[in-house]
Amino acid sequence: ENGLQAWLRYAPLPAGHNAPALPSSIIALNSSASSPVNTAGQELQKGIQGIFGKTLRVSSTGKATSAAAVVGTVSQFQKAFGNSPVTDALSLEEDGFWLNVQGSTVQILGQNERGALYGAFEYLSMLAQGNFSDVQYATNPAAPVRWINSWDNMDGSITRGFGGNSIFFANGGVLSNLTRAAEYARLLSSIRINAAVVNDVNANFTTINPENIQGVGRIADVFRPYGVQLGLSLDFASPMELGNLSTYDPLDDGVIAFWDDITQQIYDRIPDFAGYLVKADSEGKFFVSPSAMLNSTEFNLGTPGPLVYNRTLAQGANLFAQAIKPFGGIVMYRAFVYNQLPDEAIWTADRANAAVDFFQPLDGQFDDNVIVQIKYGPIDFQVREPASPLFANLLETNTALELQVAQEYLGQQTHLVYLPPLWRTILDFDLRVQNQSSFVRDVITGERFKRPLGGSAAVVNVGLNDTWLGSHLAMSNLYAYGRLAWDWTSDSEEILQDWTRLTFGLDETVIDTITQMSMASWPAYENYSGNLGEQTLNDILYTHFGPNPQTLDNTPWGQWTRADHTSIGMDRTVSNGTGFSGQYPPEVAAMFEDIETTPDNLLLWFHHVNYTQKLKSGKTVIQHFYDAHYEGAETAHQFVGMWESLKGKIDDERFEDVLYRQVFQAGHSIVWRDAIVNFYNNISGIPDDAGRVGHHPFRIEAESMELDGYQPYVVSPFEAASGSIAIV
Ligand code: BDP
Repeated sequence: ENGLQAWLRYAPLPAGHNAPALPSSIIALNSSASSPVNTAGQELQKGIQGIFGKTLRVSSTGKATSAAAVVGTVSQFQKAFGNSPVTDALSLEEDGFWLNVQGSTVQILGQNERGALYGAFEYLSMLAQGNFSDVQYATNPAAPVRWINSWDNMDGSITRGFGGNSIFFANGGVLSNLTRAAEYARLLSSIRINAAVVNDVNANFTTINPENIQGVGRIADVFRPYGVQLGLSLDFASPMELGNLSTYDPLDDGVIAFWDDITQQIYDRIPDFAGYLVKADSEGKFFVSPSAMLNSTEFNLGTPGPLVYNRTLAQGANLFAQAIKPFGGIVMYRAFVYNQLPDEAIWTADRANAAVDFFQPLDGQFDDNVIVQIKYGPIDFQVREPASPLFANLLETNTALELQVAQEYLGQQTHLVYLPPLWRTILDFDLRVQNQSSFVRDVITGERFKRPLGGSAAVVNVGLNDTWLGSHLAMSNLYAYGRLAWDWTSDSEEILQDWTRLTFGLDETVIDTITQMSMASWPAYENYSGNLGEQTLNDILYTHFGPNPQTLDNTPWGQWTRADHTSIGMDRTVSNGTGFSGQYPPEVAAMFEDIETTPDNLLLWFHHVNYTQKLKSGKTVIQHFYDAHYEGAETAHQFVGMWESLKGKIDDERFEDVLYRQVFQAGHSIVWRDAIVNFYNNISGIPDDAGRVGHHPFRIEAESMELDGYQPYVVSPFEAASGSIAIV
């Protein structure tokens, strides 16, 4: 068991699970190779073979007798059998399906072929979990856009990828062997993801040169049988870089013609192309000349965009929207802009304000096939952030939520962090727009503001590693993302348990233990990494991995905690601070404006307070830091013993692999704990009530050992090693 099959293992059921009445044949109502209905037939055959050892014949015609599993679209069903299915099946929405299991008679009908395939996966998921109940229901997606983003580069590397090199690209082109891409599409389709953007948001113009359009066309070909559409990220400056134009101004006729032509070329090769993803005017200084933007080697100068030509972000988005509209495609336009102010203000401007500052005035100006894709919080995938206020500021614009399955700031898959409980804090947040209930989950589906389009995208970044993400346990986050994107009200723990049964089998101890570990994991990570809303105290400059709290206040990127000798926290109030709290609708703004009504877990996000400030728990801020870091690391240590208790209940290969990671996490949680408590102890001069900081009775320092080939090394910043000394 190397993890490659993820949750689609179709493992035989353990003894004691008597096989139910199974269909004796499969009728898949389309047999053409690229058809998802054909895939559904193959998948049903494979699943039933794996789980029950029974090989069923698949045909595309036949009588819908009892004891058959019929899979197809509603209209294929009507055509084949001349009779109409029940009304529930007739009123399905796009991608929805109807599942009717009555013992050995199974009917799986999709509104479209993709829906039929989803239904087949659903039936197999029930069987694989030993659930043999008769069921009869229709289900529809919460929103039409259920995408993933891959930050894969043309050279085969993956930005913030932790599971090996790209399954799509190498050496500037598309891989000749796309087996893994097809297997990935199978996983995505089983969790009802309907499109995947395959290249990094910091796009390279070469992705859309003629040769690579043919290449990505081959990726689309292997995605198609799974109902997964392909999308591409674009480099805004391509008209200059690829088209040899002297400008990439979105209003220039030559530029418009360039994008029309590229779009035509893409649709010629990929008729079911999903759409574009655009990151423009982001992560860098704006207002520099186009050529400076292109020729600069300066770190992070930024991604080119319409602001370079004094055009608005809406004008930038609509350029692509108009090119793609005739083909029915959409544009996902990212709201990840910051550094919005000229140089002199970059040490004082609050990055959290940028998205609303830019996008709110443009509300109503985006074309109908544009969706503004918004990261869940206003900074960048931190361990705790308030919901982005942009969700409350775009009432006449389609929006989508951007999540990150890749744990960029959250341990990069070497730490177990089950993310849905974090995502829930955003989805279930009520923004109270116009003093009415306005949950983020209802904004992004389009329901709250009656928008025609909406949904979500998650940055996943799987790689060639057999485990996909680099860690077996991290796959629960991908699985859960798909489940939530279909139904944002689903329960995090139930999703996790389904995933565990499918991934590791039906043993109750295994399910309980993985549930306990996973549900405790995000709170533990928050405890040892960054508390009370002060963000993940990562090394923010380069790695985004281990602790380096000093970097937060030493960059011009606006991710500050404003820690000094007496106080900490970023004052984002209207009365005294950056005004960020005023970007929320009145009821929410009032809550965050006042320390008394700001929840403790976001206190330092919104307020600058003394270390001795009392929390609602009665503890001081500084004592909370100390206690939380020790508690968090202790929880991470318990994971090791909990996992070890599963020895023999899980195959050795995956058992050892996960154990290795849990031991690493336990060790690294101490590195985190000590770096952060030392930092705050040093800067505040306030001792820990429990006397733990700097006290390590059982520790043997590496530099005190006999060193063979190693030298002691004084590290900077001091808190990164005990006694400031590491060995190298
Ligand atoms: C940041 C990543 C950077 C991405 C950026 C983005 O560190 O590599 O390009 O997000 O979302 O978190 O565009």
